[in-house]
Amino acid sequence: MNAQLKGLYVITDQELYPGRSHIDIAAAAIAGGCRIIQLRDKKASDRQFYFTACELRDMTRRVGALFLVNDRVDVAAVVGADGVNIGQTDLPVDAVRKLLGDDAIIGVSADCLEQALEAQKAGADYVGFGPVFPTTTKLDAGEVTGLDELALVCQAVDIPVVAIGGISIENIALVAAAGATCAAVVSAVVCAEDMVRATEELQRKFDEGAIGTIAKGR
Ligand code: TZP
Ligand code: MG
Repeated sequence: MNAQLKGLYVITDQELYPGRSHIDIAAAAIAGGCRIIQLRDKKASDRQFYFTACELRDMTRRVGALFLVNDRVDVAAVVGADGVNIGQTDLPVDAVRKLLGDDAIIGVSADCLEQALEAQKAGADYVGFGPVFPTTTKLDAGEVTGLDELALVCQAVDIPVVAIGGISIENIALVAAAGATCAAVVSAVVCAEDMVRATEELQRKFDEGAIGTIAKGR
């Protein structure tokens, strides 16, 4: 397990807030102390996505942050990203592993326990689990899992669990307390009035929530 894969995980989405680019969002998240950044863009052309990924790779490398790419394994490979997040219908983990190598972090999105166990068996480095809470950021995100199901998945798998979906300053501590290794957020940072402060507060609340799980030996 990558020791850096812990805490707040910020996903860039420049569709949500006009005028805030992937670069603006990542820069603010990094300034707020986040050390896991994922580039996610469902609309950009390959070329646009590639140039943005190049910039984010440089930015994250300068501060020693992890840089993950959503969906596009080819771009992750060519820019030297730390890893990817892939979905249930993307290339299987072993194929992605062949392309990116043993050191790459391969995260697989899952929305139920069965998919989470399958991802682990397939060799994923983490499972992205959710939507834990209602979200309007991803319209096809599926049914809300809730905190109990998240806790169940955290108990059932040995790989890190990255909780996602509707995570906010109000509930991020609960996500950490349920055993999630990371909390991935989009709107809680991207749509915040002050993205740097929001990042700082989310990270602090996550750490507070995680204290209980450390005491329980997770
Ligand atoms: N996958 C499952 S829910 C989701 C993704 C990408 C969106 C999360 O966005 P937000 O704004 O943090 O709810
Ligand atoms: Mg995907």
